[in-house]
Amino acid sequence: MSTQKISLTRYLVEQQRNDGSIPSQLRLLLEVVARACKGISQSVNKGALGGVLGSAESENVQGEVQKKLDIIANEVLIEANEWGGHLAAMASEEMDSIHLVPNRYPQGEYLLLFDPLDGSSNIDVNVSIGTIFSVLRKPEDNGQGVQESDFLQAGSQQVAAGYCIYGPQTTLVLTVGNGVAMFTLDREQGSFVLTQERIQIPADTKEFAINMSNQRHWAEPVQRYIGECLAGKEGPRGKDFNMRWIASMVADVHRILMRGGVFMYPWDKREPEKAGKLRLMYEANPMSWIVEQAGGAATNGHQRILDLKPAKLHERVAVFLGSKNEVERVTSYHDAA
Ligand code: P6P
Repeated sequence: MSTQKISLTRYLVEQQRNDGSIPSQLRLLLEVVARACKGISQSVNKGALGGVLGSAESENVQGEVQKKLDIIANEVLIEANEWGGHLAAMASEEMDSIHLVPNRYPQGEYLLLFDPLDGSSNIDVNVSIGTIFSVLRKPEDNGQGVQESDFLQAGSQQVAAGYCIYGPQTTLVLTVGNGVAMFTLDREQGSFVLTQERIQIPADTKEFAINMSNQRHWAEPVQRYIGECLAGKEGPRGKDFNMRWIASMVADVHRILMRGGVFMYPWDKREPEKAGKLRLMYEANPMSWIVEQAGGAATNGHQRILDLKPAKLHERVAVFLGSKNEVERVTSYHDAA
Protein backbone atom coordinates (compact mmCIF):
# COMPACT_ATOMS: atom_id res chain seq x y z
CA MET A 1 0.00 0.00 0.00
CA SER A 2 1.33 3.47 -0.84
CA THR A 3 2.75 5.27 2.17
CA GLN A 4 1.90 8.57 0.50
CA LYS A 5 -0.44 10.64 2.70
CA ILE A 6 -3.76 11.32 0.97
CA SER A 7 -5.36 14.48 2.33
CA LEU A 8 -9.11 15.00 2.57
CA THR A 9 -8.88 17.49 -0.30
CA ARG A 10 -7.07 15.00 -2.57
CA TYR A 11 -9.52 12.23 -1.63
CA LEU A 12 -12.51 14.42 -2.51
CA VAL A 13 -10.93 15.66 -5.77
CA GLU A 14 -10.15 12.08 -6.83
CA GLN A 15 -13.64 10.89 -5.89
CA GLN A 16 -15.03 13.76 -7.98
CA ARG A 17 -12.71 12.90 -10.91
CA ASN A 18 -13.36 9.15 -10.73
CA ASP A 19 -17.14 9.08 -10.73
CA GLY A 20 -18.39 12.61 -10.44
CA SER A 21 -20.16 11.65 -7.21
CA ILE A 22 -19.08 14.89 -5.57
CA PRO A 23 -20.01 18.12 -7.36
CA SER A 24 -17.46 20.89 -6.81
CA GLN A 25 -19.80 22.90 -4.60
CA LEU A 26 -20.31 19.89 -2.32
CA ARG A 27 -16.57 19.18 -2.21
CA LEU A 28 -15.86 22.77 -1.21
CA LEU A 29 -18.61 22.65 1.42
CA LEU A 30 -17.17 19.49 2.96
CA GLU A 31 -13.71 21.07 3.09
CA VAL A 32 -15.16 24.10 4.91
CA VAL A 33 -16.92 21.84 7.42
CA ALA A 34 -13.67 19.92 7.97
CA ARG A 35 -11.78 23.18 8.58
CA ALA A 36 -14.45 24.22 11.10
CA CYS A 37 -14.04 20.87 12.88
CA LYS A 38 -10.30 21.53 13.12
CA GLY A 39 -11.10 24.83 14.83
CA ILE A 40 -13.52 23.14 17.23
CA SER A 41 -10.90 20.48 17.97
CA GLN A 42 -8.42 23.22 18.94
CA SER A 43 -10.95 24.73 21.39
CA VAL A 44 -11.91 21.34 22.83
CA ASN A 45 -8.26 20.36 23.30
CA LYS A 46 -7.54 23.53 25.30
CA GLY A 47 -10.10 22.50 27.95
CA ALA A 48 -9.69 24.41 31.19
CA LEU A 49 -6.68 26.24 29.77
CA GLY A 50 -8.95 27.89 27.21
CA GLY A 51 -11.64 28.85 29.72
CA VAL A 52 -14.14 26.88 27.62
CA LEU A 53 -15.38 24.37 30.18
CA GLY A 54 -18.56 24.58 32.18
CA SER A 55 -22.06 25.80 31.45
CA ALA A 56 -23.07 28.86 29.49
CA GLU A 57 -26.03 29.64 31.80
CA SER A 58 -28.44 29.25 28.83
CA GLU A 59 -30.71 26.55 27.42
CA ASN A 60 -31.12 25.25 23.86
CA VAL A 61 -34.34 24.45 22.02
CA GLN A 62 -34.29 21.02 23.65
CA GLY A 63 -34.44 22.65 27.08
CA GLU A 64 -30.92 21.40 27.82
CA VAL A 65 -28.38 23.60 29.63
CA GLN A 66 -25.81 24.67 27.04
CA LYS A 67 -22.11 24.24 27.69
CA LYS A 68 -19.78 27.04 26.67
CA LEU A 69 -18.25 24.72 24.06
CA ASP A 70 -21.72 23.96 22.60
CA ILE A 71 -22.08 27.65 21.76
CA ILE A 72 -18.46 28.04 20.59
CA ALA A 73 -18.77 25.03 18.28
CA ASN A 74 -22.07 26.32 16.90
CA GLU A 75 -20.59 29.76 16.18
CA VAL A 76 -17.51 28.26 14.52
CA LEU A 77 -19.70 26.23 12.14
CA ILE A 78 -22.00 29.16 11.36
CA GLU A 79 -19.14 31.60 10.69
CA ALA A 80 -17.15 29.10 8.61
CA ASN A 81 -20.10 28.23 6.38
CA GLU A 82 -21.86 31.58 5.87
CA TRP A 83 -19.60 33.22 3.28
CA GLY A 84 -18.55 30.32 1.01
CA GLY A 85 -21.49 30.42 -1.38
CA HIS A 86 -22.16 26.66 -1.04
CA LEU A 87 -25.10 26.87 1.34
CA ALA A 88 -28.55 28.40 1.38
CA ALA A 89 -29.21 27.81 5.09
CA MET A 90 -28.17 25.88 8.18
CA ALA A 91 -29.94 24.17 11.08
CA SER A 92 -28.43 23.25 14.43
CA GLU A 93 -29.40 21.44 17.60
CA GLU A 94 -28.38 24.66 19.37
CA MET A 95 -30.69 27.00 17.41
CA ASP A 96 -34.52 27.13 17.59
CA SER A 97 -34.98 27.95 13.90
CA ILE A 98 -33.00 27.74 10.67
CA HIS A 99 -30.15 30.17 9.99
CA LEU A 100 -30.30 31.76 6.55
CA VAL A 101 -27.09 32.75 4.77
CA PRO A 102 -26.98 36.58 5.01
CA ASN A 103 -27.93 38.42 1.81
CA ARG A 104 -24.44 39.90 1.57
CA TYR A 105 -23.15 36.43 0.63
CA PRO A 106 -24.01 34.30 -2.46
CA GLN A 107 -26.58 31.55 -1.86
CA GLY A 108 -25.62 27.94 -2.59
CA GLU A 109 -27.66 24.85 -3.41
CA TYR A 110 -27.16 22.90 -0.16
CA LEU A 111 -28.62 22.83 3.33
CA LEU A 112 -26.33 21.96 6.25
CA LEU A 113 -27.60 20.48 9.51
CA PHE A 114 -25.45 19.75 12.54
CA ASP A 115 -25.17 18.88 16.16
CA PRO A 116 -22.14 21.11 16.80
CA LEU A 117 -20.94 19.28 19.88
CA ASP A 118 -22.64 15.98 20.63
CA GLY A 119 -22.12 14.41 24.03
CA SER A 120 -21.44 17.70 25.75
CA SER A 121 -22.22 16.20 29.17
CA ASN A 122 -18.79 14.59 28.73
CA ILE A 123 -16.87 17.82 28.02
CA ASP A 124 -15.99 18.62 31.63
CA VAL A 125 -14.84 15.05 32.35
CA ASN A 126 -12.52 14.79 29.31
CA VAL A 127 -14.43 12.03 27.50
CA SER A 128 -14.65 11.95 23.67
CA ILE A 129 -17.28 14.25 22.09
CA GLY A 130 -17.94 15.20 18.50
CA THR A 131 -19.62 17.16 15.73
CA ILE A 132 -22.26 15.44 13.59
CA PHE A 133 -23.31 16.91 10.22
CA SER A 134 -25.71 16.18 7.38
CA VAL A 135 -26.03 17.79 3.93
CA LEU A 136 -29.26 18.01 1.93
CA ARG A 137 -30.03 19.63 -1.43
CA LYS A 138 -32.05 22.82 -1.28
CA PRO A 139 -35.41 22.19 -3.01
CA GLU A 140 -36.34 24.31 -6.05
CA ASP A 141 -36.93 27.91 -4.99
CA ASN A 142 -40.64 28.77 -4.96
CA GLY A 143 -39.89 32.45 -4.69
CA GLN A 144 -40.38 32.54 -0.92
CA GLY A 145 -36.73 31.86 -0.06
CA VAL A 146 -35.56 28.99 2.11
CA GLN A 147 -38.14 27.79 4.65
CA GLU A 148 -37.84 25.37 7.55
CA SER A 149 -40.03 23.01 5.52
CA ASP A 150 -37.20 22.73 2.94
CA PHE A 151 -35.17 20.89 5.58
CA LEU A 152 -37.90 18.31 6.28
CA GLN A 153 -36.52 15.65 3.93
CA ALA A 154 -36.09 11.94 4.69
CA GLY A 155 -32.56 10.85 5.56
CA SER A 156 -32.41 8.94 2.27
CA GLN A 157 -32.15 12.38 0.56
CA GLN A 158 -28.79 13.22 2.19
CA VAL A 159 -25.93 13.91 -0.22
CA ALA A 160 -23.23 13.81 2.49
CA ALA A 161 -23.05 12.85 6.15
CA GLY A 162 -20.24 12.69 8.65
CA TYR A 163 -18.92 13.28 12.11
CA CYS A 164 -15.72 14.48 13.68
CA ILE A 165 -14.77 12.83 16.97
CA TYR A 166 -12.58 14.80 19.38
CA GLY A 167 -10.89 12.01 21.30
CA PRO A 168 -7.33 10.71 21.67
CA GLN A 169 -7.21 11.47 17.93
CA THR A 170 -9.33 13.97 16.04
CA THR A 171 -10.96 11.83 13.35
CA LEU A 172 -13.35 12.80 10.57
CA VAL A 173 -15.64 10.07 9.21
CA LEU A 174 -17.50 10.80 5.98
CA THR A 175 -19.80 9.31 3.38
CA VAL A 176 -21.10 10.77 0.13
CA GLY A 177 -22.80 7.51 -0.81
CA ASN A 178 -19.70 5.61 -1.97
CA GLY A 179 -18.83 3.85 1.28
CA VAL A 180 -17.30 5.30 4.45
CA ALA A 181 -13.84 6.86 4.75
CA MET A 182 -11.96 7.98 7.85
CA PHE A 183 -9.42 10.82 8.08
CA THR A 184 -7.17 11.48 11.06
CA LEU A 185 -6.01 15.03 11.84
CA ASP A 186 -2.26 15.40 11.31
CA ARG A 187 -1.62 18.30 13.66
CA GLU A 188 1.90 18.86 12.29
CA GLN A 189 0.50 19.36 8.77
CA GLY A 190 -2.80 20.79 10.02
CA SER A 191 -4.71 18.56 7.58
CA PHE A 192 -6.97 15.51 7.71
CA VAL A 193 -5.19 12.45 6.25
CA LEU A 194 -6.96 9.35 4.91
CA THR A 195 -6.41 6.51 7.39
CA GLN A 196 -9.15 4.06 6.41
CA GLU A 197 -11.68 3.68 3.59
CA ARG A 198 -14.49 1.31 2.67
CA ILE A 199 -15.08 0.71 6.41
CA GLN A 200 -17.29 -2.35 7.07
CA ILE A 201 -19.25 -3.13 10.27
CA PRO A 202 -19.30 -6.88 11.14
CA ALA A 203 -22.84 -8.25 10.72
CA ASP A 204 -22.65 -10.02 14.11
CA THR A 205 -21.43 -8.78 17.47
CA LYS A 206 -21.17 -9.55 21.16
CA GLU A 207 -21.31 -5.93 22.31
CA PHE A 208 -24.34 -3.75 22.97
CA ALA A 209 -24.58 -0.07 23.92
CA ILE A 210 -27.57 1.22 25.90
CA ASN A 211 -28.14 3.28 29.05
CA MET A 212 -29.10 0.41 31.38
CA SER A 213 -30.33 2.81 34.10
CA ASN A 214 -33.48 3.33 31.98
CA GLN A 215 -34.29 -0.39 31.81
CA ARG A 216 -37.54 -0.20 33.83
CA HIS A 217 -38.91 2.35 31.34
CA TRP A 218 -38.35 0.35 28.13
CA ALA A 219 -41.02 -1.34 26.01
CA GLU A 220 -41.18 -5.15 26.01
CA PRO A 221 -39.18 -5.83 22.78
CA VAL A 222 -36.16 -3.99 24.20
CA GLN A 223 -36.57 -5.71 27.59
CA ARG A 224 -36.60 -9.04 25.72
CA TYR A 225 -33.56 -8.26 23.54
CA ILE A 226 -31.39 -6.92 26.39
CA GLY A 227 -32.59 -9.70 28.73
CA GLU A 228 -31.35 -12.27 26.21
CA CYS A 229 -27.98 -10.49 25.93
CA LEU A 230 -27.64 -10.45 29.74
CA ALA A 231 -28.57 -14.16 29.92
CA GLY A 232 -25.33 -14.87 28.05
CA LYS A 233 -24.30 -18.33 26.87
CA GLU A 234 -26.77 -20.01 29.22
CA GLY A 235 -29.60 -18.07 27.57
CA PRO A 236 -31.27 -18.24 24.13
CA ARG A 237 -28.41 -16.40 22.40
CA GLY A 238 -25.87 -19.05 23.45
CA LYS A 239 -23.10 -16.48 23.82
CA ASP A 240 -21.95 -13.92 26.36
CA PHE A 241 -22.27 -10.20 25.57
CA ASN A 242 -20.23 -7.19 26.66
CA MET A 243 -21.70 -3.73 27.28
CA ARG A 244 -20.34 -0.26 26.56
CA TRP A 245 -22.11 3.09 27.10
CA ILE A 246 -20.05 6.27 26.65
CA ALA A 247 -23.12 8.56 26.58
CA SER A 248 -21.61 10.29 23.57
CA MET A 249 -23.30 9.04 20.42
CA VAL A 250 -20.31 9.95 18.25
CA ALA A 251 -17.98 7.84 20.41
CA ASP A 252 -20.37 4.87 20.66
CA VAL A 253 -21.05 4.91 16.90
CA HIS A 254 -17.33 5.25 16.11
CA ARG A 255 -16.57 2.17 18.20
CA ILE A 256 -19.27 0.25 16.33
CA LEU A 257 -17.83 1.40 12.99
CA MET A 258 -14.40 0.17 14.09
CA ARG A 259 -15.33 -3.20 15.67
CA GLY A 260 -19.07 -3.82 15.41
CA GLY A 261 -21.79 -3.63 18.04
CA VAL A 262 -25.36 -2.42 18.40
CA PHE A 263 -26.32 1.02 19.75
CA MET A 264 -29.79 1.63 21.16
CA TYR A 265 -31.60 4.66 22.51
CA PRO A 266 -35.20 3.36 22.62
CA TRP A 267 -38.53 5.02 23.37
CA ASP A 268 -39.29 4.91 27.05
CA LYS A 269 -42.43 5.49 29.06
CA ARG A 270 -41.11 8.51 30.98
CA GLU A 271 -42.01 10.77 28.01
CA PRO A 272 -44.45 8.62 25.99
CA GLU A 273 -45.29 11.50 23.63
CA LYS A 274 -41.65 11.62 22.49
CA ALA A 275 -40.45 8.92 20.06
CA GLY A 276 -37.05 8.89 21.80
CA LYS A 277 -34.26 11.14 23.08
CA LEU A 278 -32.10 11.48 19.98
CA ARG A 279 -32.80 13.94 17.16
CA LEU A 280 -33.71 12.65 13.74
CA MET A 281 -32.36 15.33 11.43
CA TYR A 282 -28.84 15.91 12.74
CA GLU A 283 -28.05 12.86 14.87
CA ALA A 284 -29.95 9.77 13.71
CA ASN A 285 -30.07 10.49 9.96
CA PRO A 286 -26.36 11.18 9.39
CA MET A 287 -25.29 8.34 11.69
CA SER A 288 -27.79 5.94 10.06
CA TRP A 289 -26.51 6.70 6.55
CA ILE A 290 -22.90 6.21 7.66
CA VAL A 291 -23.80 2.91 9.34
CA GLU A 292 -25.72 1.65 6.29
CA GLN A 293 -22.88 2.71 3.97
CA ALA A 294 -20.61 0.57 6.18
CA GLY A 295 -22.87 -2.48 5.78
CA GLY A 296 -24.83 -2.02 9.02
CA ALA A 297 -28.51 -1.25 9.63
CA ALA A 298 -30.49 1.48 11.42
CA THR A 299 -34.17 1.44 12.43
CA ASN A 300 -36.47 3.13 14.91
CA GLY A 301 -37.59 -0.35 16.01
CA HIS A 302 -40.12 -0.58 13.21
CA GLN A 303 -38.86 1.29 10.13
CA ARG A 304 -35.59 2.14 8.43
CA ILE A 305 -34.59 5.49 9.93
CA LEU A 306 -33.59 6.87 6.54
CA ASP A 307 -37.17 6.34 5.27
CA LEU A 308 -38.75 8.45 8.02
CA LYS A 309 -40.36 11.67 6.75
CA PRO A 310 -39.73 14.36 9.37
CA ALA A 311 -42.59 16.62 10.48
CA LYS A 312 -40.47 18.95 12.63
CA LEU A 313 -36.89 20.22 12.49
CA HIS A 314 -36.01 19.06 16.02
CA GLU A 315 -38.01 15.85 15.85
CA ARG A 316 -36.82 13.00 18.06
CA VAL A 317 -36.59 9.32 17.18
CA ALA A 318 -35.84 5.95 18.77
CA VAL A 319 -32.54 4.57 17.44
CA PHE A 320 -31.30 0.99 16.94
CA LEU A 321 -28.18 0.92 14.76
CA GLY A 322 -25.02 -1.06 14.08
CA SER A 323 -24.30 -4.72 13.26
CA LYS A 324 -26.95 -5.71 10.74
CA ASN A 325 -28.00 -9.06 12.24
CA GLU A 326 -28.50 -7.58 15.72
CA VAL A 327 -30.51 -4.59 14.45
CA GLU A 328 -32.68 -6.94 12.41
CA ARG A 329 -33.20 -9.14 15.48
CA VAL A 330 -34.28 -6.33 17.85
CA THR A 331 -36.46 -4.88 15.07
CA SER A 332 -38.13 -8.28 14.59
CA TYR A 333 -38.93 -8.33 18.33
CA HIS A 334 -40.77 -5.03 17.85
CA ASP A 335 -42.66 -6.45 14.87
CA ALA A 336 -43.62 -9.52 16.92
CA ALA A 337 -44.89 -7.42 19.87
P1 P6P B 1 -27.95 9.61 28.39
C1 P6P B 1 -25.64 13.19 24.35
O1 P6P B 1 -26.32 14.13 25.15
C2 P6P B 1 -26.68 12.36 23.63
O2 P6P B 1 -27.49 13.18 22.85
C3 P6P B 1 -25.98 11.30 22.78
O3 P6P B 1 -24.74 11.72 22.33
C4 P6P B 1 -25.84 10.13 23.74
O4 P6P B 1 -25.86 8.88 23.08
C5 P6P B 1 -27.07 10.28 24.65
O5 P6P B 1 -27.46 11.65 24.59
C6 P6P B 1 -26.75 9.92 26.08
O6 P6P B 1 -27.95 10.00 26.81
O7 P6P B 1 -29.42 9.63 28.74
O8 P6P B 1 -27.33 8.25 28.51
O9 P6P B 1 -27.14 10.70 29.08
